[in-house]
Amino acid sequence: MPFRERYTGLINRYRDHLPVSDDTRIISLGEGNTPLIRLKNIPQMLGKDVDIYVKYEGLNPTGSFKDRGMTMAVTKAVEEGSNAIICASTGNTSAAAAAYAARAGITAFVLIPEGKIAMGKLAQAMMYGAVTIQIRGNFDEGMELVKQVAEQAPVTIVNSVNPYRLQGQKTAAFEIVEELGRAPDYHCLPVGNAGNITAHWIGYCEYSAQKGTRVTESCAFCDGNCRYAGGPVIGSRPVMIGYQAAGSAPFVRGEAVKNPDTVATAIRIGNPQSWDRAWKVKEESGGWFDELSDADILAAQKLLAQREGIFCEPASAASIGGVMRDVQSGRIPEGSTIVCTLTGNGLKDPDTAIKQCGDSRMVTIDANLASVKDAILGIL
Ligand code: AN7
Repeated sequence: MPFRERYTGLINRYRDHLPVSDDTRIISLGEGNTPLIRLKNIPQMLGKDVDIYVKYEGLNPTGSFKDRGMTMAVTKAVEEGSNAIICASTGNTSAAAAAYAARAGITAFVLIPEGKIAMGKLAQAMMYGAVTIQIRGNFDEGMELVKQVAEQAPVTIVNSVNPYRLQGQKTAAFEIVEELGRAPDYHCLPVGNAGNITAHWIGYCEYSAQKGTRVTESCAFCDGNCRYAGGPVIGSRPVMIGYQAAGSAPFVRGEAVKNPDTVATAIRIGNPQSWDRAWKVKEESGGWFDELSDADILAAQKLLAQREGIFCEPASAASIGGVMRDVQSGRIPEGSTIVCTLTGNGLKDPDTAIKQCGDSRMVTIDANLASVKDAILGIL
């Protein structure tokens, strides 16, 4: 069997579509190239003729889609001579920033809301060696502080206000189009700061447009002459749907939310940084925003794990719960091909997983054959 070329990350894979040059030193951990898994049991349960795929971004090197943006942001920060990066985070951005900074040999400062980030993410920031600053406040307050301090200290912001982040994240759309042979009819994502939904839209627009055109109002790089456009399937773009947690759903309310709260701590964000861009995404794609209760989010997370064998973190499950509801109601019509982004790995938040499985099939028994046999025969 012939050998396959070694995969060395998304910048190398898509360098013609990204703001890098041949001389750029690339900081990569082999991110991207994640599985697109076709669901079997959930569509059957719904009794509707739809094709649902999940893009399992939880299999990136630090366990979330943030690695796609961080390889670009840190590569560019290093290229521009920066020795330190900083971000505010609900957990996944800080994990990715910490890892890519370690890889690059620079310092990462991460601001996280005290007590409101999942345990796996906290472990990552600490283990990768980031300077971890817990604030007595929420993500939105952390974000404002980061923007202010970056004006007074030599640190590069790697939140998604850094335009290179979205450039890296758009590659997920490229991978989906290549694998399906076209764009899906609907693409669904959980929305926090709305960077990822914007990045996906930029990716779909670029891959479906001719080089040198204006592809989308949402792109900070687009000056009406897109250098990165030109893909395999001209004219194929999905409807974009953003799902939020009801306790932190500024796009559903139509305004910022003061004290956002949800079990899905990754999207516990009240003042999204890509506010205007995301509204343009909705407009241009003919999509919508909607909200789910925490109970619905957790139910979808469990269903995906127990019916499909796929473990995502609570925030990611918002897209599954939302799609199930919209397919059931007919808002997403039969015959549709749908992609849901599973933004983060379930292992990020073991506490929430264990807590909601209190009714699980765990039993504790003595270590002898009779007891094991009883435990098994009691179930079969
Ligand atoms: C699992 O880590 O904002 O709408 O600071 O971790 O692009 O913000 C995380 C966001 C969805 C929302 N799913 O994406 C952070 C952070 C997961 C996430 C989102 C996040 P955006």
